[in-house]
Amino acid sequence: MATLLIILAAVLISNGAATATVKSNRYRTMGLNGKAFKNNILFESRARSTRDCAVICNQQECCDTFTIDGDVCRGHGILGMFTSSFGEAPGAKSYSKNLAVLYPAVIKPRDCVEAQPYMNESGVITIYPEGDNIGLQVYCDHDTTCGGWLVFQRRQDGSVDFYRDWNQYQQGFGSMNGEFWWGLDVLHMLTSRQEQELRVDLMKWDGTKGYATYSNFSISDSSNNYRLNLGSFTGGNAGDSILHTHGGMQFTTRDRDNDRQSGYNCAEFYHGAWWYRSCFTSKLNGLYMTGSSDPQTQGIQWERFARTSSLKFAEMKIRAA
Ligand SMILES: [Ca+2]
Repeated sequence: MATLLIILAAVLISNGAATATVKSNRYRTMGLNGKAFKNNILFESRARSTRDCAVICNQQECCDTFTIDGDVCRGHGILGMFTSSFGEAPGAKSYSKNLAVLYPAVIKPRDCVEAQPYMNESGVITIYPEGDNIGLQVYCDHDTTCGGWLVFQRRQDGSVDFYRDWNQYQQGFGSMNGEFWWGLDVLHMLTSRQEQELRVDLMKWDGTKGYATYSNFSISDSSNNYRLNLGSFTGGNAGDSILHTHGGMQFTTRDRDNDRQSGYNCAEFYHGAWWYRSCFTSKLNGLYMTGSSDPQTQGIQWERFARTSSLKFAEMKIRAA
């Protein structure tokens, strides 16, 4: 078996150029032979050998582990690895890229990436960002690009009022299974302990979906009025509507004017708390409006994606880089 794994690693490493997006090409036996995923199967196909199965897994963006059972090859992420989804499967052999995930140093997950093995699907779970006993409720999105995303804002039906004051944006509001704002204090805390990627998911009223991703997302502390820090725009068909206008800006609410627009408060004028400059090219905390409502500047906006139309759906999420 050792020889096989060495050959496997060598073959996959030599194939590295074709799989540049994959962090590691090394698969190791999980030491859990006789067990396999019952759910959360990314793909199932025939494979002539363990190596063939590894090659197939390596070509899939979100495949971290695979199971070979006879000539049946199944690929998986890490979702559900420590739940009942991972159970008895006599004859199966499992391999994984990520031993750190398989044998975690902490049992209490610090973020949604570490929470993945403990969950079977997207939903609410308690994380322990400081590694202590103080748990925080979060919504983890495991359906978007390999999962592990911590959702900190969602708009979908107008059921929650987002035109709120400074204190409420600091502390958070709404329902994590519906519409909510997680809170600036927890967002600062989580983004200051580890480098985070930002992803924004959007949908227009005609059903068109868009997204945008950014590197190095963090929120400064309250003494800096929760300044928005962003690295660069890393992709997405929605285009960038936040980096150049809102990067480096402080947070403004209807009762706390930290924007660069003299004479009035952008949050009050346009009905939504945001990292305003003078004033915006995006604004996802605006009023929930059905499409091209009038006046259009009051809505949920991302100009590169939908110009001045208000969006039907918006979600903001982070994942450790
Ligand atoms: Ca102002």
